[in-house]
Amino acid sequence: MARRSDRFLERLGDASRVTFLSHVQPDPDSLASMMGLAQLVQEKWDIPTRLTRDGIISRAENKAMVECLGLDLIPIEEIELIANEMVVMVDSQPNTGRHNLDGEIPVHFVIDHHETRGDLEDVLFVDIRPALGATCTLVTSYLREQGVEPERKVATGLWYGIETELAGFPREAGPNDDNAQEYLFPLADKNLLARIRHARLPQSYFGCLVQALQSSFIYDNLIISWISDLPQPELAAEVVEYLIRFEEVDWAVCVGLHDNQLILSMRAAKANAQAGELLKKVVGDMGRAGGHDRRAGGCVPLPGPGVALLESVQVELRRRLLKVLQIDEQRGQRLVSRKELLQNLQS
Ligand SMILES: [Mn+2]
Repeated sequence: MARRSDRFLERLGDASRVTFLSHVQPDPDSLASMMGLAQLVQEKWDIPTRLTRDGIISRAENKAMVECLGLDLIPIEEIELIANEMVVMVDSQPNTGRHNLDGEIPVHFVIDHHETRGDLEDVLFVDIRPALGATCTLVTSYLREQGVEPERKVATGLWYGIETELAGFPREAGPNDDNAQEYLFPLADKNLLARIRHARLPQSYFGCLVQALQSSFIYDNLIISWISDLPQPELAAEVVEYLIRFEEVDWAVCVGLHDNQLILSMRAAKANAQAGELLKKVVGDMGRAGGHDRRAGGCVPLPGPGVALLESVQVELRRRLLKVLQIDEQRGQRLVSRKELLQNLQS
């Protein structure tokens, strides 16, 4: 019986060129998945490949990854397909609201691990495995099945992609993810890994953290942080990963305003939380959301400018969050008291 990696390669064999797409604000899992598959296609078929970037990459570690691994990413707005070119989407699915050009670029292949189902009707080849913690794990299995050893930078990217995707606790990793990491680690460049993990941070990062702590409110086992000016969209995820470690809560949500839309990020401290589905319910027709068991993200575009409108959307989001998590309506308690905040201000 043909393995999935055989069928993947077989269907790509006639392509004049292969272009890889991922979701907006690509993360290490999606960046390295593109890298791994590009090496596979180049080595097996000698077909030219292109990696793309949807939106911006602003998280310091992710920028460092692009730089250290020498990625050449073409902005998706500049993509023009030639005859017989094939498009492979990784770490996402078409029409899930995670793409700036949803529907405008034909997608022929989908390789993903998200539960959030997309529109797969016209896709030639689909390999979606929600049981895997990272798309990089799937890509690593393709390389191994095909006897292609990942190049040093590719192995570094794939290892880091799995690591960042599964770093929380309880881990969402399975034996396949551990296995892939074990295989990749000896092949990875540890100096580059260290440079990526300890990327230097802009001043705006620290201002954002202060704001996040100042505006964090506890409602029973939920903490919500509101950031009125999120300098980079990915910061919502960083804030929420910090807050979920607070021992008194099971849920953390960060909502930040960036570019006239609210960026939402959610984490659960316990397994079987179905965070992706819950956040989808919360956001409903106001925007888009999805994700995994313990991690979810979404966005709510504001219908217009103005503080009053923003506040009304915030109130509605909070109301829905409390309802979905079955928490009684209540006044939130500050994570750090106002008195403490003021006392510690140095003039
Ligand atoms: Mn992923």
